[in-house]
Amino acid sequence: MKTLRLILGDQLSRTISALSDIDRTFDVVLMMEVQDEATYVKHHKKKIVLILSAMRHFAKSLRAEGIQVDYIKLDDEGNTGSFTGELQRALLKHRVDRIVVTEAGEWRVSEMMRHWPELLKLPVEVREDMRFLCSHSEFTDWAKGRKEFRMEFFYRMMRRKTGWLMNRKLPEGGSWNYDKDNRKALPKYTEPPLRKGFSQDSITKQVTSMVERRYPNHIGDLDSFSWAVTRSQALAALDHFINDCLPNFGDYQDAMRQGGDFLFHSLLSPYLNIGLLEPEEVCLAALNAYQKMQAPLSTIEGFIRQILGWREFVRGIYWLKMPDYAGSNFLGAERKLPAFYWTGDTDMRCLRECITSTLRFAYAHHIQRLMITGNFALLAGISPVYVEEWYLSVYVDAFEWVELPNTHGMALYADGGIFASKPYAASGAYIDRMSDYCSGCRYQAKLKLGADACPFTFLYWYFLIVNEQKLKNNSRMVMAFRNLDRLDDETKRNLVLQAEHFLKANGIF
Ligand code: FAD
Ligand code: DLZ
Ligand code: SF4
Repeated sequence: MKTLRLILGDQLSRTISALSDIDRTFDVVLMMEVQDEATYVKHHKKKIVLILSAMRHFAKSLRAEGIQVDYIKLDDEGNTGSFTGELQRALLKHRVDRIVVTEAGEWRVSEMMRHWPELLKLPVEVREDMRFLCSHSEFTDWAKGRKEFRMEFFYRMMRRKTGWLMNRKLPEGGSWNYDKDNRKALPKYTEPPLRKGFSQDSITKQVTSMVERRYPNHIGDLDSFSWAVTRSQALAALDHFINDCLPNFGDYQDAMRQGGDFLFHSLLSPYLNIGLLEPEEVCLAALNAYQKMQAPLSTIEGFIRQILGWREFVRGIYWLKMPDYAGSNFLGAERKLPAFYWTGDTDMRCLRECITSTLRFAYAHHIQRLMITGNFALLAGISPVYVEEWYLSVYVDAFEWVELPNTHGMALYADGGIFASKPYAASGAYIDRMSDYCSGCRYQAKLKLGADACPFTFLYWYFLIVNEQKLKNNSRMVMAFRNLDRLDDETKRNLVLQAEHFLKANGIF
């Protein structure tokens, strides 16, 4: 049976289910660069280059194996700009009996796929994406009967299932979670390692100039593009992380430092998300480092938790709750995203630092995404729709299945607690404790009122005042509201005035 096998831009794994039974004599692999995917949000230029260059390299490696690949480039004449349009054109060229594809990573694309059999008048076999460590049915079984979904319990189930960091039925070292050891501030003289980058070959250079020409209005510049675009480069990036960063990863997971764009983070998310690396091999590499005593248990557990726990958990929530999930807005946040999210032009040093490095690298580490840009959007009551569009556009690793639950559920509490037990709201005092941003800032983290007051601090109190009715019964917010009760009425009135004046002055209506 002659088969057209579709490979999307985040399915660049040789082990992908759509290729598992490929017949090299008859079958054709179809890969399509299309305008719609580059513009459904205005992706950062570096993200587009990463995906298109990795796609072209992947096609090259399949051809080297003797597989027939029909590769559609963005600039090819007649390119219709959409997956469906390009499939229709491909079917005129290749007389096939069926189409085989691995399920899409995003709801938007899975909806497209649902219509293909009728539209294309051909059988379309949509296969499960086997690269994840938890299948849809396993997640659904775990979620059954639960009102709230907590990563920690899901993670324990996954530890038991994989046997990773387990001694028979007990967790290695006696604890499931060493999170308390993962929150150290970075000592002044601890220097994170220089990061391994990859030079651009002719394929990447061609893609770079095409992206520069076609998408001049998208954010970001391409001068220093150095992400890995092949599997062998991604494996080298994994090696570099394991040897040079992993030993300190756990301790400083939550730290932030001026100019510390990457610290000890792995920078592996884009490769995991487009398929150049698989979660299992990344976890096994970390477990192997533990066996060789290259890193302590708290670090290894902290890293495994991110991939076996958080990454699988957010995917489970996404597919369990979509499409309604994206529409919830528990806190009724309706304000616009301030213009400085697209430029970094603000006096708030923490935000300036995180946004500037985001624009530069299409990357920020987790705690910057959660406690700086995410926290500000939460405190300022920015509409989830605008915040989610921003996160989906600016990060090189952003695909909706992982971006949406993190933004909507974790950072903005827009789902009302399906995902997180309380909002991750924090004042300037937290940022001051976890970073050195505040020392050079025009504002003072501890001040809540007056010209030098830190916007995070007065917005934090404002957030509690405005959302008191919705949040006061949350048992994890008791302390916060007890502290709010200690403020007198005049202070509360002044906090509201200061916060609303600030929001207006920054175009945040
Ligand atoms: P490391 O700190 O080295 O962590 C190791 C790996 O663990 C990551 O590569 C990633 O695969 C996984 N991981 C860690 N935390 C999470 C998490 N919360 N959810 C899922 N996987 C996790 N991650 C994305 O991959 N794409 C996104 O679009 C994305 N958007 C986010 C938006 C917000 C508001 C927040 C708070 C987090 C978001 N994350 C997203 C999760 C996390 O910030 C990134 O995975 C991480 O920063 C990627 O950098 P790294 O590879 O250096 O991660
Ligand atoms: C993000 C992206 C971009 C910018 N371009 C393409 C493309 O031209 N062709 C392609 O197959 N995939 C692209 N992608 C990734 C897709 O958006 C991603 O595969 C789907 O969102 C997954 O459902
Ligand atoms: Fe950010 Fe406030 Fe610290 Fe300035 S003082 S860096 S605005 S937390």
